[in-house]
Amino acid sequence: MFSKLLIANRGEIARRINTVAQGLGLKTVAVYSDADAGLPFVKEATEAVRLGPAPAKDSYLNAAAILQALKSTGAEAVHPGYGFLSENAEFARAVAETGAKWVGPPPEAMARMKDKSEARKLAAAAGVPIVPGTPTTVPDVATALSEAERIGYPVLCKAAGGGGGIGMAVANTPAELEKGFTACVNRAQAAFGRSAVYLERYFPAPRHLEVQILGDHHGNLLHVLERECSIQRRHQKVVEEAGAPLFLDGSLEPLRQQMFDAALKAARAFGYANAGTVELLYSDGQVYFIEMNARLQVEHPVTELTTGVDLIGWQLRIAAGEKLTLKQSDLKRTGHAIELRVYAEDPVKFFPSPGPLNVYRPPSGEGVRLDSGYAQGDVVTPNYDPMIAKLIVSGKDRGQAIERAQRAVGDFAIEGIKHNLPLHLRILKDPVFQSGQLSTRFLEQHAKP
Ligand code: MV4
Repeated sequence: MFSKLLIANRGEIARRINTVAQGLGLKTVAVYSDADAGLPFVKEATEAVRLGPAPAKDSYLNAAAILQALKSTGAEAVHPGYGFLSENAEFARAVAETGAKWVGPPPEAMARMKDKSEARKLAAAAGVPIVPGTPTTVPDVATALSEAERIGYPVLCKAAGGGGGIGMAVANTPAELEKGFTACVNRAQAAFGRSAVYLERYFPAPRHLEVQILGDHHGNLLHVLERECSIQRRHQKVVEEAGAPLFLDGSLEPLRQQMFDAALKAARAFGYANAGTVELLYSDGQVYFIEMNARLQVEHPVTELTTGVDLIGWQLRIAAGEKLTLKQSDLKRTGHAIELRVYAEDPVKFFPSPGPLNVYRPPSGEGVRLDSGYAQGDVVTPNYDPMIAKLIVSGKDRGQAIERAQRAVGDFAIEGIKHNLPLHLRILKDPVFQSGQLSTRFLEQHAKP
């Protein structure tokens, strides 16, 4: 194992990585922007290096400044967290070229996953069910129109360089596709600097499932069960669970096992190592691969709490070259966990709401874990994602987890900013949520004020 880790991220994930690394006896290096100098993740690291001014491009996206910090501190590994540079294969390569370990998949695997159309092709070739769609990217409107006839309407246009839903366009008719295709191409260019797009059959109200993958550099690969993340708003997840409510009654167990097999096949096809996630959609009784993410996910704690697997600990050991000693047959879920993302935002209009956390008293108690980036008195600035904490609640079953979550949300005191705890309470009390009948449309239809 290396002895000093640089954490190229901020907030709750930097803090969590720091705790795990220090628990393994490592020294840690925090890097921070001027906006974050006083936050807990900076204070808790063994040492800290300023990257630059507040804007992400000058700080957490400033690869040169991070590589400089790596050199000046003598850190031997870099954990990128999620977002920022975590899925940037060139940055991963640049880190590796310094001789330091990259705590993530091999840069070649990252490059294979980055183009979502190529990723579909690779997954399909490996025998993984993908959403019906185009075999490659679509060069022009005429091709889009003829392909859509073959696929069948409605269709969804997606950016090949994207992921996460940005720039997607739905078309119910050829006329809509003529307009939507151009909009999709333009948004892809603006958001990702690449205009390439592809088409998929559009599912109007799917469920969003994902499978956690762990692999080492010795050919060992396993999955750490599933999560369900159907409850989201504008491609920002709000609530995530393990196990997936979809599978809790056991009637779809064969499908669940097929999904695990497919996820492992896909990960193998990508040459995957370290922690990653295969994203899938469930619709009309089937599960389809949509993309693979080359990073630790925000919602990894629900997997940790229900399987006992220390995902960040394994990421570090795998990066150091250790073998995965977990066995697939040992990975069983115990109980249920729900993660609630606490955002500094208006709970009805959803505008960001930065400001001072004048009062910030998180709940505690049986089954309650809080991964927070802030403490009372800290200021949430408008420079980054408005997520301030993740409240993760577990119980012996989903019912107990929901009950405990309701109590924990009620006990959580936040004053000084607007936040979405009232939304969480509405979700947790919603009869449809409690029934487990989720879809990506849930928040359009339910848990209204
Ligand atoms: C879809 C879809 C329906 N049909 N693909 C959005 C995020 C990106 N990772 C994939 N997304 C979707 N892809 C087809 N063919 C609906 C979504 C989608 C969605 C997916 C997961 C979680 C939340 C979502 C919210 C809206 C749309």
